[in-house]
Amino acid sequence: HKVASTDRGKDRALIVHVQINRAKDAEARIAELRELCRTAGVKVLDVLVQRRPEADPKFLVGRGKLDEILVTAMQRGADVVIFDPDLSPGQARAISEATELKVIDRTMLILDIFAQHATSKDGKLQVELAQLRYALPRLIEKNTMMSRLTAGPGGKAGIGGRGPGETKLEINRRRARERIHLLAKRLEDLAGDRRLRRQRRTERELPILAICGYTNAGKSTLLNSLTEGNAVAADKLFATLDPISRRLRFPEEREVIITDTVGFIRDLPAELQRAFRATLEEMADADLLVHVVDASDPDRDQHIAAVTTILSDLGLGEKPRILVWNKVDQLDPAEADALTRLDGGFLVSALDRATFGPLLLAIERTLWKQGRDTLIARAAHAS
Ligand SMILES: Nc1nc2c(ncn2[C@@H]2O[C@H](COP(=O)(O)OP(=O)(O)OP(=O)(O)O)[C@@H](O)[C@H]2O)c(=O)[nH]1
Ligand SMILES: [Mg+2]
Repeated sequence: HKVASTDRGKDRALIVHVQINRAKDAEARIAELRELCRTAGVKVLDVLVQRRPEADPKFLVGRGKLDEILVTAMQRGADVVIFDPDLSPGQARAISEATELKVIDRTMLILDIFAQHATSKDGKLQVELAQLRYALPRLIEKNTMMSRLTAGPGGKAGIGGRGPGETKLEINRRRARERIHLLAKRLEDLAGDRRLRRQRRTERELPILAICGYTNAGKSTLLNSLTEGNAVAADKLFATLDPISRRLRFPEEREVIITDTVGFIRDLPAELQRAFRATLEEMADADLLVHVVDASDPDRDQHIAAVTTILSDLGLGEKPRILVWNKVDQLDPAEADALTRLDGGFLVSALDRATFGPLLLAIERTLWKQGRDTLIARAAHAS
């Protein structure tokens, strides 16, 4: 009885992963998608893997395969089918027209998690805007009031239809366009406020350090332990959406501002990157980036590659950066040793302050070498 009642109201999903041209990261992507579903509160009934030399332009998979998938979904009692990789707007519309089931993709799933986790006013507006922008071209015509793309059975907002907070995502086309306009304007105003705040902070001339890394790497935990603050840390993907800043004091009255940022994930689409705007501004302002890696994750190399790619896409590739191998408590000492020997960086357990010594020293050295240059540059700029 208990199981049935906790599962009721929970979305039941069939995952469809399309492996293009024998891509080697299929297993890791599927594991990650399962993890995203768990975080979003979606029950995964089954995972179907399709191998294709290239994506079908119309349906992502072939027409015959699509029918098979939809029949399987009905038989298994799924109420949503989640596609990975993402569907183009045309594919999303074509598939939605072929079925009564709700059809979403990986990006919509991630946006749904963002919607559940956003807490600041700014973060909520950003997420709602990203959701609307993503959903709008994917809405199908035949259901003008409330598209099945986002509304669940009976019009209830399930996965893909949740707005930030408890609100349901509005997806009437005309209203969506108006709302997008309004949100964009409000966000502009808030960005202005943030600019002022950051400017005041810059005037104080404290160096800024931003913690970045793959989602769930332990960034918030590290920030907490470093500063004994209380950033939300949880075994969830994208637990942190809003930038949080704290002070960290070193000896000799040296002080830095240290900020936590939203986690990265591979294949982050432009729509999602925009939702990170506040976080990205923090990183652009930083004097030093601390890249935190979950060293105990078997997929860590791909996580590092994804973070490196995103950072250079954002024009942050040249910023001074320190690599931190986190969760060493979960690692075999020999393996931990090999990691730093090959790639450098610092081994820590964010749960254990006793492991922070060498990292703190490196931060202090980099910042106060770097910090002085920056101060000189700022002074020169001001005069
Ligand atoms: N064993 C172990 N667990 C850790 C360590 N650091 C963090 N964790 C756990 O890893 C999980 C994720 O930690 P967070 O600090 O929320 O990770 P994050 O990088 O901020 O994640 P997002 O904000 O979701 O991107 C939590 O369950 C932490 O308790 C560590 O050094 N060792
Ligand atoms: Mg976090």
